[in-house]
Amino acid sequence: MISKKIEKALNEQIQMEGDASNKYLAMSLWCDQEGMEGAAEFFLGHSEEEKFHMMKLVKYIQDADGKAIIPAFAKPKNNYKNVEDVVKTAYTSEQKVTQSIYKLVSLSLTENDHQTHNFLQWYVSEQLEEEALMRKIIDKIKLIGGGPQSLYFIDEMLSAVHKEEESGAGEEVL
Ligand code: OFO
Repeated sequence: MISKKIEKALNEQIQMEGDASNKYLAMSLWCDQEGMEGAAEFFLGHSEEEKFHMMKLVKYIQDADGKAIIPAFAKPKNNYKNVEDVVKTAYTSEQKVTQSIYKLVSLSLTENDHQTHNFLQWYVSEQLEEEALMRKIIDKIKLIGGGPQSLYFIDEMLSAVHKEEESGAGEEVL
């Protein structure tokens, strides 16, 4: 059984993960509109991942005899300057999610809630992976260059990362 304080904080995290899913979906659509199909697939995959993160929280709250609430989600940003702007926005968003997870972990400790603390460790590892991935992509875009001639190669790279992720092998491409 989780405390009301923990339940509230976990429900806020549901909102954050759902918002992240919608942000990635909007990024996917923007990339598709710009003719970058590989990038669109990459962000669509991440949108689905974030939905999974959200649902994992929903299930946990219910399993822990709490009440999960599906909130209204924020309208995501739908326009970007370029693909580098998209990935940088994704990176900043992941950093905010990480900070939110850390706060939850701290709260679980002050509440002496070892079950929730244990549950949250999965998210701690996941955030490390996500931040590292976005940072590596930003570094690669810097190497490739952000000009219009580079878009094809950036798109190919994101498509390759997506395929690696789909195969379950992690982001070995980078
Ligand atoms: Fe679930 O926030 Fe990213 O991974």
